[in-house]
Amino acid sequence: MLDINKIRADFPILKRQVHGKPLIYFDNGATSQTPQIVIDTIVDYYTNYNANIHRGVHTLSQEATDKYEEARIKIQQHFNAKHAYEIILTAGTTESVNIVSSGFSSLLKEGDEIIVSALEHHSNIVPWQMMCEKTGAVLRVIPMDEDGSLRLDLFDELLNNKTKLVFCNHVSNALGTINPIEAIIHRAHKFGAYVLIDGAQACPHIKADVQELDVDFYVASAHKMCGPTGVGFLYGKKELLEMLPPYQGGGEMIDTVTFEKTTYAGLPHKFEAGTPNICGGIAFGAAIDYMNAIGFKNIQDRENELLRYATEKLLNIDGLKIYGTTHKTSVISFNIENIHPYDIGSILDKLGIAVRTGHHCAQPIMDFYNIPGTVRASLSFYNTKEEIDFLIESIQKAKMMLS
Ligand code: C6P
Repeated sequence: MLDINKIRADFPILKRQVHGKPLIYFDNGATSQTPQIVIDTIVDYYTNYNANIHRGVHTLSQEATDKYEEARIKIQQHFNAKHAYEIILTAGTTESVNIVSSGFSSLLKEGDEIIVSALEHHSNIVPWQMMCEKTGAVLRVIPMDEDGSLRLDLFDELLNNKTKLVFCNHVSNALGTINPIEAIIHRAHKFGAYVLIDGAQACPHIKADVQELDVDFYVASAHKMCGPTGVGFLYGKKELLEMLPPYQGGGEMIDTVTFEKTTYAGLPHKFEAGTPNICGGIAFGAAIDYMNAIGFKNIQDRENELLRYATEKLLNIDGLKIYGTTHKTSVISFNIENIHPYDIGSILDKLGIAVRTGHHCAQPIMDFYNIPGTVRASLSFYNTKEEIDFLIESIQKAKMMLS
């Protein structure tokens, strides 16, 4: 059992008020809140050892380099990559996907096929469309079902010997669906296709094991799992990262440079041109430690309980429809008949409740349901049943005001 009061005390922001009301933060899918230990790590970096890494012989630079490389190892161990150099530190999920898509732009040819799922975030659609425009490869889509699950039966029909890459999120940001990535990876590999899994929404809830999954690429952002914004990682199998060309040219990604020819550094530096988000990377490591100290089993149990509780109460509200009713994480996307999600979100904000409204950067899902968007309450382990009760009360209030 988690001591929720103790856990909540770790998050200073949860003490603040919004419009004179205690903050209730249900927008964890957009970004999670930051525990004091991660904030302290950031302050410690800038207070005590702020320096550029991999470049200086001086003490500060070596201390910063050691801490940054320690963070890489924490990420490696957490996601069980075989080698630390298979973890490329990036600006986040979006950049990680773009590193892979831009790399494959020079490897694919006209007529090749790639497959994405209907549940993708725009950051796992647009880069592949750009790649298709450059290469002449064809984009295919695994359709979704009314309950927010993927049609795996139709995935089988899309796969063939021309399929080179398959992309899918581990968890849908708009609906919370936990996708059957094990089956997707296994079936894609039978056709020799590589698989990239977008773990942005899974990482706060599920500890993925990249070796057990046998996934080719796995990407995520620190800010979804109690870390800072602007940092994330790309995991790739060694031989695949070696096969891809560098994403950006610049300092630290080279072996030798002359005006005639440049040779590139080995992994992971080949993909880490320029000064990285050093502090962010180190704080990402602290966030992983924090979440592991709570324990992912505890996190899942707590969030599943909150999900059950909130779902039951929400469904008692007349005219409320939840989108995504299959196996899922603690994300509840809903609408109330004849009321625009934006209007509900605005009233909830006045009452101190943060939810996200709109298409959630997943417009094809909204098109599937033929709606402009939803209200999304994404719950975290630090939320409480009392907060959910207040959400329900506030939705009722909003409904009365808007009907
Ligand atoms: N989703 C949400 O409110 P970045 O912005 O690069 O850290 O992550 C992009 C991203 C990629 N994939 C998925 C599944 C995501 O959920 C996100 C970010 C946030 O749902 C902000 S749009």
